[in-house]
Amino acid sequence: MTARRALISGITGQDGSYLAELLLARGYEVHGIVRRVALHDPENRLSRLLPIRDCLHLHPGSLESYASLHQVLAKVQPHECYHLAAQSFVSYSFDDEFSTLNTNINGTHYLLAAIKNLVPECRFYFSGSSEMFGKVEQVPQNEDTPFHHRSSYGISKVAGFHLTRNYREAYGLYACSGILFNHESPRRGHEFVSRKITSGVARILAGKADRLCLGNLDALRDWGHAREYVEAMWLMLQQPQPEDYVVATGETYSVRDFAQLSFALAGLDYRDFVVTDPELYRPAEVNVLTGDATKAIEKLGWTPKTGFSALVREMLEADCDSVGIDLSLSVPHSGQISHPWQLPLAGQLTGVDGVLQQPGF
Ligand code: GDR
Repeated sequence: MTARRALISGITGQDGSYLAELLLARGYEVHGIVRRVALHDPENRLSRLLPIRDCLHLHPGSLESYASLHQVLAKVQPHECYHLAAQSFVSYSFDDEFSTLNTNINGTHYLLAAIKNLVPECRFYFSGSSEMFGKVEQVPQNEDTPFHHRSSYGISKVAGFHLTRNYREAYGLYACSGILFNHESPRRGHEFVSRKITSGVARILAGKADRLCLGNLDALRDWGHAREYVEAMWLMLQQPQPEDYVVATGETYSVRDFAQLSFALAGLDYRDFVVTDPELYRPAEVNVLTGDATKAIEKLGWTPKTGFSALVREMLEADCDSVGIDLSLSVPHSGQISHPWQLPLAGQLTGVDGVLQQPGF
């Protein structure tokens, strides 16, 4: 039997690399669209893929060029296409709305159009985002919650979501969107606040920095583990009918909670190191996000497993490791959360082992 072929846009990113691993493990032939420059700079631009590089088929292409995407789809003829690529940094979308909207909306549209024209049987996944809910109109947010985006990034994701639905309804494509809440891991880009914090703590421990500049510490997010969220993407494409799903843990913590826990796990008090910089505040903030993943849990059989504290610990340990610090040796009692500061945090704490307790919905 020939292997199923999957094509991933954004394969070099955090989610792309986890998804590629999952698909390889399930026997897929995995293809990825990458920028041409990445192929010439594998050490840096393909760093997350290096352990599996030889198992992948990478093709140059750009979200800005319909011709390049058409060419890749014609060549690969995938059975499943996971569209993860985007200008994904919300902050940057305030600096350059034009490129965010152009790249994200056109890129999604080009891929959908090329699939419709070349491989209409190909199943399509679009990475939607909790940023679509923005200034939330309902708590927690589920698939029926109205959108109220707060950035051009959010607008681009809402447009992609509607394009995906329209191709499903108008042309019969198996096309669906995952509305993914924040998902992190040691592979997260350094521009996002979670990784900025854990790598910042590691640098402070290593004596390479003496403070950490952050923006709004009071923003609340629903943070899960990226490796688990890509499993939900795959499950969405294995259903009898294409539908949209929220993917979230259902638990919410603030940026302050994230910093507090990261520093505490390193035996430090975040208040001694964190400096808030008004420049890092966003012109329009998304203050609080909490996802209701009941539909994914019930219909896909998906469950979030890694709780907040285990996630923070895993990221911190990896960043400490990369600067030559073994967190478990350098910090007494770091095997348990037994620091002087007191929980509860903004959300409810998971078990001490960090395993997420079954969400209460
Ligand atoms: P977000 O992630 O915008 O939620 O989007 P990010 O980590 O950038 O911000 C989370 C919250 O932290 C606040 N914040 C800071 N953010 C950054 N990046 N840097 C800082 O120094 C800082 N200080 C405070 C932000 O204001 C914000 O409230 C992520 C991305 O992965 C999107 O692509 C994805 O769609 C959503 O998650 C779900």
